[in-house]
Order: sequence, then structure tokens, then C-alpha cells
Amino acid sequence: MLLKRRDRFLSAWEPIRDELVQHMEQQQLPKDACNWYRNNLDYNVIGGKLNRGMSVIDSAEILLGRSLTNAEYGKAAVLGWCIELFQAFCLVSDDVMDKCHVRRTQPCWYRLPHVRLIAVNDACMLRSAISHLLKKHFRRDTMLMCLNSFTTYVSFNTDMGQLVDLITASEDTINLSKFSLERHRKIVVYKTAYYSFYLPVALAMRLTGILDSDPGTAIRPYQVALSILIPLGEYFQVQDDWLDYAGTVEEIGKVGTDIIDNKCSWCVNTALSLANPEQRAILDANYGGKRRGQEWRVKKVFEEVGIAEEYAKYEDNAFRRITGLIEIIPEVTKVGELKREVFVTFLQKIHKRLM
Ligand code: GPP
Ligand code: MG
Ligand code: MG
Ligand code: MG
Repeated sequence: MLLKRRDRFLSAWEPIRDELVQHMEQQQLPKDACNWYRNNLDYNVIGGKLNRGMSVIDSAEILLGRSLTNAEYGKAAVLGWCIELFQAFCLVSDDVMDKCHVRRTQPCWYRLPHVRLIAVNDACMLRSAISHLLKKHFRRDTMLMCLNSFTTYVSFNTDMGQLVDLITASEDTINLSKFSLERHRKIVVYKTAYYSFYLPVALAMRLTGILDSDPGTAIRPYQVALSILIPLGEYFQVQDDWLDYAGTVEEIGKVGTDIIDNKCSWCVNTALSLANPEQRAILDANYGGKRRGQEWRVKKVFEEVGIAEEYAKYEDNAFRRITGLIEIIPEVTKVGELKREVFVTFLQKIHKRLM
């Protein structure tokens, strides 16, 4: 029987995980350290939606216009799991920085009493696994340099976005006039859109042989992909900000901390643009506050300014705007060229998501 999409992708994980642990074992590193790494991988890489990783496979199949052969699937799955490793690195370290408690409905890794700040090194080991896997699985491929340069470019952008996110959410001086939707846009594009949206598609494009500098084509495919996927990623992170405020732990697998963490999120920026002077004063006095009742007072202002209606409008506009961007790509294209369907599929996966 044909394995379902997700099951097939999941079945590619175990050999990859074992190969990473074996890399440690081959160097005769202590058994407890090898077991620690295995637990780190099991706890932090599995348990999410796997959308980013599976998008490499979906995009590659759409671009080729057929199913992947077993050999092609193996390579696409390694790339997909590299993105999931990057996501795991992001989440383990982001939870330390954001002081979260719950992730994917289980305690955050650094909250486990035997882990604590070892999580910082564990996050590094999730990220280091990526270049190791690329070197091992693509060493005979001319595309290795290109895959490495995509991941380096995207990781640096993610780090820069996270920096802007963190320094905008200062804990000592709460000053909402530092926030703006313009600053918010920079944060979300850099910390989320490049790695979650551009990276899977760019890797699939390279895997299926799309090159950037084909003199025969009028459009530069990677530029076109970026011009659609960055707004798509921005939309996705606005949803994440919204769900941090409106989602339940059952829905999103985590407990929102943006208000108490003084985050420059879409919700607070939108509320600031709609608040009257009294509501603004309540936000100034309570946003980022850790005392009892402060988060509740902020949420009440969000409700009063009609943030739910504003969010519904945002979602509709984003959908229309991104659909318009996708139409830059010709409706009919040849094999080996960019296809609308890659982006339509991605947009449909996230539009109006509740988790
Ligand atoms: C999402 O931010 C962005 C990331 C998880 C990227 C972190 C980047 C690093 C370089 C560590 P978020 O804090 O809103 O995510 P969540 O709501 O899932 O905690
Ligand atoms: Mg964060
Ligand atoms: Mg966070
Ligand atoms: Mg969030």
C-alpha cells in the first residue's frame, strides 16, 4: 500500500536521525552524549506540522510535473529534514529567549529540569546537522555549493530578524512609541519568511534544475519566487501573532507570551493605530507588564478596538494581494520553469489557518 504523504516523509526521518547519532558514535564519543543527542533530535524535530519540510517535496513534484523517483525523493527528503532541523533550532532557542513554557503541547526543551541551559548547545547541534547532512548527501553534486549558500543566506537573515525582534521587545524600558508596522514588517520578514517560505521553494527549485542565470528566460526565477514568498511569509507571521493572542493551547500547541514579553506584534501595532487616548493609556500602562491582570487589560483593549474584524480584513487583503503576485507567472509554463501552482499550494495551506 502506498504510504500517505506525511507518513512517507516521516519514514525518511529515522535513517537521517540515526546517521547523525552514528556520526558521534563513530568518533567514540561517550555513550551518554550520543544518547543525549538522540533525545534532543527526537524531542525537538518531530511533533510539528512538517509543512516546511514537506513543501520541498510538493514543490519539486509540481515543478517536474510528475512524482519523484525513489532516488529523487531521498534527496528532497534530506533537504526537507534540513529545514525541519533549522526550525527545531529556531524553536529551541526562541523558547529560551521568549521564556515560553509550552511548545507543540509539551514542555519547552529548556524547561526540562535536566536540560535547562544545555538547550543553547542543543540548539547549535540541531543547526550544525544541516551542513553535515548537505555535505554527506550532496558531495558528488554540483548543486552542493548552491544549497549551502541558500542555507547560509537564509540563516543569517533569520538571525538578523530575531535580533530586531528581541531588541524591540526590551524588558526594562517599555515604550510603545518605538513600535510601528514598518518595524514589525522587517521583524517578520527576516525572522520567519526567508526560512519558512523562501528556503523550501528555493531548495526544490535548485534540486529540479532551475538556475538563476538562464540567458534564455526573461524572468529571474529566484527573484520572482522571493517576491511572492516574502509577502506570504509575512502573512504567516501575522497569523502567528494573531494566534498568540487569540489561539488556545489546544489549537496552537503553545501558550502566547507576546503581550507579557512586550513584543512588537501585529496585534499591538494594529491596536495602537485604532486606540482612543484612554485605550492608549491602558496599553501604555499594561503592555509588557508581568503583574496580575495586566495582560487581561491589554486583551480587553484589543477586543474593544475591534481587532478581530481588523484581522479578518487583513486576511482577505493578504489573500487577494498574494494571488495578484502569483499571476506574474505565466499561466502555462514548460517543464523546468516556475509554476503558479507551487505558490497557490503554499497559499492554500496557510490561508485562514487556525493552528
Ligand atoms: C517566530 O517567532 C520566529 C522564530 C521562531 C525564529 C527564531 C529565530 C532564531 C534565530 C532563534 P515567535 O517567537 O513569534 O515564534 P513562536 O510564536 O512560535 O514562539
Ligand atoms: Mg520569538
Ligand atoms: Mg517565541
Ligand atoms: Mg509568535
